Amino acid sequence: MNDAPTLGTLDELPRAYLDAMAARNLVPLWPSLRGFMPVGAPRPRSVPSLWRYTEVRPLLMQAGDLTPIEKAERRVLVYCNPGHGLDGLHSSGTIYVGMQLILPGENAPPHRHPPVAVRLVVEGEGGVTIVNGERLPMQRGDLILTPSLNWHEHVHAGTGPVVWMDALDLPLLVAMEAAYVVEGDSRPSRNAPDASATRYRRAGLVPYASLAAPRAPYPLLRWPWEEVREALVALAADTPAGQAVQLAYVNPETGGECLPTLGFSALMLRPGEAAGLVRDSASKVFHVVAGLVDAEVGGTDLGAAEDADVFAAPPHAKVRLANRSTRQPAFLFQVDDAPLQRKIGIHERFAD
Ligand code: GTQ
Repeated sequence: MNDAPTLGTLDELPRAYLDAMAARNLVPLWPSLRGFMPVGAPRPRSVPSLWRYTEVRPLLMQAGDLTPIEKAERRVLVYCNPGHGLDGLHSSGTIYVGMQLILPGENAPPHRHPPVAVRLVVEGEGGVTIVNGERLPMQRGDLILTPSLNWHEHVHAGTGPVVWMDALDLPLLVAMEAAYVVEGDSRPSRNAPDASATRYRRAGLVPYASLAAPRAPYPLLRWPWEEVREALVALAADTPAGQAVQLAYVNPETGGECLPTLGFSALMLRPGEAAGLVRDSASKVFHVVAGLVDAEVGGTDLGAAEDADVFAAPPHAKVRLANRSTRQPAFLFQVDDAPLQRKIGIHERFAD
């Protein structure tokens, strides 16, 4: 694998030849081929990295003082992977993650865009995301989808700050030169708050009429954390010790991934449990919902991550997690780009 021949370099070529090519918008491939296609494994720009909520929160609250919602539209601090620098809004090569703040009485106005977005609620009561007129209450740990090109806005009629983590496939859509936004008026609010979660209340049950109807692409938009937690605790009884308990958020009509590009799952580590996740080709971002978890990513010890801390894992990196508590379970939320990788036929799982 690693005995692939060394290829020719630019400085081996005559200046006049290179100039003649450059004048015609041409370059030779071979000097850069190995850089773009490294032998054996990708060499991600992304590096394992951790963002601590205790450090982020004061800066996010400061944004609440410094920048009114009208001047921000979305008041978000973006988690930039140091391997990508601060300009490209990359948490991994494909995944954007940020923490969004909305204050009482504020409205993050309606818009729609090709990137998908999901919200994982961190703190506060009274936040509501409205997707195509459907009001979705935001409670701690809830997952809320805003699929591509769907109208969405955020409102907050409660008291105190509301914070959630946004995850988008924005870097991917930027690479595709497909990212843009359309501003709009509020969609008429349908008198069916949280209707999707009502219709798909229990696994294995769907509204009868949906069997005869064309498949809706995004039938379920909100997964209450309480139910996810309960399902994890139940699955723990049927998961061997030393293996993370993990549930995927799926489309309840198809059983497939709930969004086309990014995948979402919830993890539980039992008290004192350490587990290595199956190494694969996907990039990932983890969010600690509750607990104290030692995280090792691609051989880098990131230290202990606690509630609302976020860490990124580059593609092909081994992830090892250990619950520091011997009394309480730990819970994490995972975002990855495996759905996209599977669709284009490049997803790989490794046996080590
Ligand atoms: O809430 O619609 O973090 O449009 C970035 C772009 C959140 C949103 C982000 C967005 C949103």
